[in-house]
Amino acid sequence: MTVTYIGLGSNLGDSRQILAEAVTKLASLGQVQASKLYQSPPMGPQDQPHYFNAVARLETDLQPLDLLDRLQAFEQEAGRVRLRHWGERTLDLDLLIYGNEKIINDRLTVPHVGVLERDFVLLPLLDLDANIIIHGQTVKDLEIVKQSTLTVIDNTNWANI
Ligand code: A4P
Ligand code: MG
Repeated sequence: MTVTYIGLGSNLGDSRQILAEAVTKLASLGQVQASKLYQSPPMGPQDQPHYFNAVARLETDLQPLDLLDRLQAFEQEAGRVRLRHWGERTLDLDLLIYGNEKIINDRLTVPHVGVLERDFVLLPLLDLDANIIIHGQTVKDLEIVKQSTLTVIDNTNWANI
């Protein structure tokens, strides 16, 4: 059993509902806990809607590439639309952390690229593990975390798990 963290993002369609359904699907892969639900201004092109973001903690027996296959299937089931790099999408599921493993291959980079530069990933991660360390960095001490102005949309039970 490995502790993994999955980043969830959506800024097209009924994002709140789409993320809640994604958490329900993740629960079919193992034990799941969800962070608070956040709204964040877009990173990348600014002419796109704000994002809904959250992180799920998933304990699973799946190997990394098998887990990625399942995440990509869930994205497709949500009718994933992806119009441009860093652009709007119905559902994005990123494998942020897989145990203590560092993975670099054609399909996967774990920890996820840019994780330490994204407050919409770091704050929800801290909801699930206040002392989390990534790439040797204590996340709660990072300047980007202390200065974040991310908006909490919902504290509890938004994911109905
Ligand atoms: N891939 C490699 N490593 C991973 C991993 N750890 N997890 C590969 C998931 N996938 C990984 O993915 C492209 C390929 O990355 C996959 O085939 C997989 O093999 P993708 O989801 O199609 O594209 P992407 O890289 O996720 O999208 P993109 O456009 O490069 O951007 P990001 O980095 O995902 O960012 N602003 C806010 N506020 N909130 C957001 O959530 N998200 C994005 C998208 C932009 N701006 C945002 C947000
Ligand atoms: Mg992605």
